[in-house]
Amino acid sequence: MGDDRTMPVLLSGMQPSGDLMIGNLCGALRNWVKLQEEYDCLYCVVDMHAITVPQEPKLLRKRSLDFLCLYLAAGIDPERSTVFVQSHVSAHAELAWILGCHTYMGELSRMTQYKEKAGKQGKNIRAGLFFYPALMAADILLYGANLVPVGDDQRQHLELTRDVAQRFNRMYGETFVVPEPYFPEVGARIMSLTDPTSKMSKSSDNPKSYIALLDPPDVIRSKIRKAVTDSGTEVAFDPERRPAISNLMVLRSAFTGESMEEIREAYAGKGYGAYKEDLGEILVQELAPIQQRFRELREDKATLDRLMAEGAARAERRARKTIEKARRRIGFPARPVKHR
Ligand code: AQP
Repeated sequence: MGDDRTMPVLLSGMQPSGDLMIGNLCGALRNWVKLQEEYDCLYCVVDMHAITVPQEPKLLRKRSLDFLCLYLAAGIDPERSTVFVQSHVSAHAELAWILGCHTYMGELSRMTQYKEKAGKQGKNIRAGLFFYPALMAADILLYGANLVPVGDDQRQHLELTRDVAQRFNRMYGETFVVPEPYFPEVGARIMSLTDPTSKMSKSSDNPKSYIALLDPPDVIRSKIRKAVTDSGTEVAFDPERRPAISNLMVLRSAFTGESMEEIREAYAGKGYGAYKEDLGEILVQELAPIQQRFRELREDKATLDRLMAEGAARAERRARKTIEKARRRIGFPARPVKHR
């Protein structure tokens, strides 16, 4: 289990940079659960990536644990997959440095995500933000991941990971598995509740724009009730002309499996108010079991600590092989025995 190398290795992670929300559930987590059937999966909470932008330490710690518990509550099986917190495995930082020394400034400067996020940081841009792709490359290459699920925003980083891995292999001999992008089954893309033309995002400053997986029932109902709507009253799917109600239809369909036509027929003549009431209730019901499992685990410190330690140990064991090989290849002296 977990170390079984007969299945292709797949790695993914999310930054604890906000509240895990329904977009992350529909677009990523649910798919992660299914992928466990076919792949040797590693799922991490990438707290080291989160500090490329300012974070409040207490909140970062809390969110990192919340994320881990939510992965498990949503159905990630810690027996089958390797679930861990990135900063618990120090080989990530070590390999990131080695890879960073084989990555060119020109390559990093071309990263669109860097340009976008640096733009938002203003004057004091953190060097880590620039260096981020080297850390992401380390995350992937440490575990010999064959596949990495990528959305549009990560495609460029994965391409860079491949370039650096190939460069390293050419310079020093075969060391890293060169990963391939894995294009996940397209889950629903959920838009913001306050601006349906932009993606729902966990790090938004406005919590009303998203439904967090841990929002209490009343908050969920209220956020849906207050979600912006288009002019008109008809519940009909038309993302161009009615992006708001269309988004709320996508959201319902993501949980009920109904088609847009079925939803339209069910709400003919009923208006937005009734639609929103029902949608709020569906989300409350659907999130309840996840919230329940989350609470059980989050409050059971002994179990959480054990799962976290087991995940870190398993990841560490796997990472160790690669980091030692990379160190040897570039000419670092072997570690004195007690530091191995
Ligand atoms: N709105 C969404 N609809 C469907 N899927 C989504 N995902 C994110 N938003 C939606 C999927 O969740 C995984 C994590 O993506 P992310 O880290 O880019 O999450 P985010 O919420 O979009 O994060 P932010 O707000 O952009 O903040 P940072 O940069 O801090 O992480 C991906 O699989 C994504 O497709």
